[in-house]
Amino acid sequence: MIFIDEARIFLKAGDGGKGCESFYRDKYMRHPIPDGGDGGKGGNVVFVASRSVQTLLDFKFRQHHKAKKGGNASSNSKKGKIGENCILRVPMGTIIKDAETGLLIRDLVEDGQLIIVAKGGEGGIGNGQKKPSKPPCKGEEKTISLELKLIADVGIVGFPNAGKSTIISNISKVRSKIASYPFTTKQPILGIVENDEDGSSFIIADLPGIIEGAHQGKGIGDRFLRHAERTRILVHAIDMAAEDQRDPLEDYEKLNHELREFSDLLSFKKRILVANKIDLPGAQENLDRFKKKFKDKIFVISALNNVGLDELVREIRDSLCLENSQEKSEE
Ligand SMILES: Nc1nc2c(ncn2[C@@H]2O[C@H](COP(=O)(O)OP(=O)(O)OP(=O)(O)O)[C@@H](O)[C@H]2O)c(=O)[nH]1
Ligand SMILES: [Mg+2]
Repeated sequence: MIFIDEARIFLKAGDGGKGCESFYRDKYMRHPIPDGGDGGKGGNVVFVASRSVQTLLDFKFRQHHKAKKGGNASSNSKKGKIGENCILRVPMGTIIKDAETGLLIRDLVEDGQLIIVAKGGEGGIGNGQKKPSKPPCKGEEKTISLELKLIADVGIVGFPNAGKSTIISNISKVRSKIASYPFTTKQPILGIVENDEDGSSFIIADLPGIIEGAHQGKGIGDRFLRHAERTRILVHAIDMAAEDQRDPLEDYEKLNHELREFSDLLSFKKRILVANKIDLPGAQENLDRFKKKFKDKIFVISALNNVGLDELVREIRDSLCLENSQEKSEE
């Protein structure tokens, strides 16, 4: 399934129903009594965040969404029916913006959180009221954009083929496609890493590879850097064996540059550095060179052979705990 993380849709809330002009009379009455009812209110277009929805795919195929009109009123002070709401379910983490102005309408984060985005029109007022009669109001019309940023605790970033999918597949239950060609991963994949000892867990996102120029839209990774903004920490994977004939030291600098250029949010995020493919020839020499040049702490692993992954998971857990306590103390 293709992962859709953006959609532009058109909303039309229901128009109000017409008020009624009518008079009650019987043979004894000199003056008939006005008894027209009021029109029903039009339905709203409502968005609800739901845990059971994963993508914005449905909105790619259906772009027009309408709520029902309010019913027309009738005589004998009968009100028109209230128009049915149109309820649209979106994944948790969907950002709703007005597509014309670009203004943020709401960021739906929690399961069950809801918001009325287009309001139904008020029904017309009939002549049965003391108030003057009024025509019904139109329901609001809006063009909005939806944007989904995945909510994961950890994001794995790195050049294509660095072994990101191999890492996630070996530390969580998710199976992300692994292959020796670049851009195997085309959409973010989420995996849950559980801790059997205390029942805690964290969510990790496998992201498509990032290449030089990603912040300017090169490759496919840039779209997904946005997802990385929402994670609390990043795991930066480097192919230390240089299987694709790039220099791992340069890879490290280039990726840092891409993250920095993309946003401050990304470049200041806590990062865990990982040297992968240490089992392959040449990897150790590259690692020695790397350590001489950069003083950053680096986890040495072979994702393929499951070497060093337990230590990596422990480090991720500790870092998340630390981030948690820092966030709490800032509140
Ligand atoms: N020898 C060795 N090969 C590895 C290791 N980790 C991954 N590979 C291989 O490297 C290739 C790329 O691995 P992936 O996990 O698909 O890499 P990726 O970073 O997800 O790649 P993209 O999704 O294309 O960005 C595959 O052929 C893996 O089998 C490792 O530790 N040692
Ligand atoms: Mg991959």
